[in-house]
Amino acid sequence: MLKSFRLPADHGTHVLEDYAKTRSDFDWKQAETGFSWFQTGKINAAYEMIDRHVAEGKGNKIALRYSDATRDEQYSFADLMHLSGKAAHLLRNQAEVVKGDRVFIFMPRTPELYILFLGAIKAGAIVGPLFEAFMEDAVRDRLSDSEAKVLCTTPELLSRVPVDELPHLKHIILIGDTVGTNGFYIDYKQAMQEANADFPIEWMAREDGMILHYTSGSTGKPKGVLHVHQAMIQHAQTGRWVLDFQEDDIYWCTADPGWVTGTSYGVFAPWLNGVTIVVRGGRFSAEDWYQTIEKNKVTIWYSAPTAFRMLLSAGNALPAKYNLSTLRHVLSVGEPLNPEVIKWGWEVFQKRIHDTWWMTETGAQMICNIPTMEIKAGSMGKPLPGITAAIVDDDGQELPPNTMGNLAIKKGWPSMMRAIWNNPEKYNAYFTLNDWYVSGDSAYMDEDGYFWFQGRVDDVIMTSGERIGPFEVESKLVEHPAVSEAGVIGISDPIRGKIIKAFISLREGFEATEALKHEIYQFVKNGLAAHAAPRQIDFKEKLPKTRSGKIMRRVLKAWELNLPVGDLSTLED
Ligand code: 6R9
Repeated sequence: MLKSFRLPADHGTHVLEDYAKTRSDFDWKQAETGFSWFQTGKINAAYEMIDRHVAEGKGNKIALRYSDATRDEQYSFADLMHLSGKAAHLLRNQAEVVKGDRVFIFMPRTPELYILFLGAIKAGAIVGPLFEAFMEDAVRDRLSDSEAKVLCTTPELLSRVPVDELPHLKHIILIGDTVGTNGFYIDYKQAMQEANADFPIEWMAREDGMILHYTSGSTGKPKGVLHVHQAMIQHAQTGRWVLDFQEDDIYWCTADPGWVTGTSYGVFAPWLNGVTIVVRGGRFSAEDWYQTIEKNKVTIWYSAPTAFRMLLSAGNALPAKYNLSTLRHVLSVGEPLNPEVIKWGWEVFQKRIHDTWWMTETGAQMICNIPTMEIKAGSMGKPLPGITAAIVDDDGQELPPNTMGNLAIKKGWPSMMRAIWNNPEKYNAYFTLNDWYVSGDSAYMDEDGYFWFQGRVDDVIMTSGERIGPFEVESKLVEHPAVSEAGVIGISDPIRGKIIKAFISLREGFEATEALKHEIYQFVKNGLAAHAAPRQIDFKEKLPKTRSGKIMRRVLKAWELNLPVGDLSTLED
């Protein structure tokens, strides 16, 4: 079992004392009372995120701080109410958007993206965010599967939109210097100037579609995961419990809205709670990130293990140059958070990095280390109130503690996906074990109820009669001073069934030698177990990762077996 260590609980706030009280008898209905629709019966998540705060007298509060290499801007809640009203008008009047239409946004992370995102929801559309780095095939797949009516993009990205092959696409809104408007293309700047800000919000039903996130399956085409307006109940509540949002927080979620983290926790959770968000455009650099925290006096920071590992690799002298003392709460999502990274966070920021587990399909956080909990490094934490999670076998029977199995959730939480777009079969395939949603992740639960991630079910390795989760080995590997990132797969072996093969990228200053391979093998053998040690190691400049930072083990497997790599639309580059 993974070597772990523990960090004590932080001090609780009023919000978290609440949590302790409600934990056992919590019902999601209790989380609804804070919304205006609880009184009015009129639902629209964009209203709850923006206009409600203006109605409650907080219009002057800063909602968004944006900066990149050339821009540095702030928007209050009143500004965003005004601008998203205009965007909604533009979408309704010029792009002919009606309730339920799919409006996609394919552009860099700028204020205009957020304004159009809000505008689309105000107009009753289902919004579909796409990573700006998608190439033509990825864009085509998503726009045609969803039968998108409108696309918001920039002139620079237009060459990746195969307009002629998208019969359902009726309008493209262009953000940037354009050649002007005709019936098909709409010039955002010009149209926004003309649009009326006072938009009569489209009131929705709780179960009406709100957002469509395409997520890559392990093979085949990406699937469109649909979430509905009432998902906001869980976005808002987890924002308080898990992110610990308070009135004066400055919150930085580093995720792009093309990934579910960048919407559920980059947009919905903070703005539903009236919290100021920081958005930093441009590419990752360690200096830039530390500077962003210092300059904005960030108090809550939500990022991913891959980013933390990059910061860790940049060394501890760098963060010492910045004032990072405003940070109160640090969180992680997307892949397993290695104990090594938690140790680094503790040393460098004197902060506990809190892991959170959830998926595009779950829509919001499910299993977490909340601030008032003791952290067991390497564990994802415990299920939130209102969430029943278990480890089940392939027949849906609950397994005893410390047994690896399928991580499953009892159906029916507010932010649960409501459909896989156009694909009921795929949707039903998640719910084959009675009332359980089967995540596809493999994990175990310990005797204290903490959940430990082991890998995707498809990635679990049987070697010498033992089941090994790749994460356990990868986590050990990154403890080695030479290892920056590691991805582990099983490869066939006539005697052992499978043996462990590791793909490793090295930290700066280390050379890829046979001696180092041997040293790393010994390191895992001594620290973990002989059967878990990688008998084969390939050094790679970079590992294949998704844009949300997940190591794509199926690409490693394809490399190994010389097989086609399948859909690569979500690959980093
Ligand atoms: C939010 C998000 C979901 C998959 C999930 C799991 C992995 C997410 C994790 C984690 C270990 C965590 N994952 N959080 N693994 N520890 N805290 O990432 O959604 O892109 O759909 O990915 O990511 O394998 O099944 P999504």
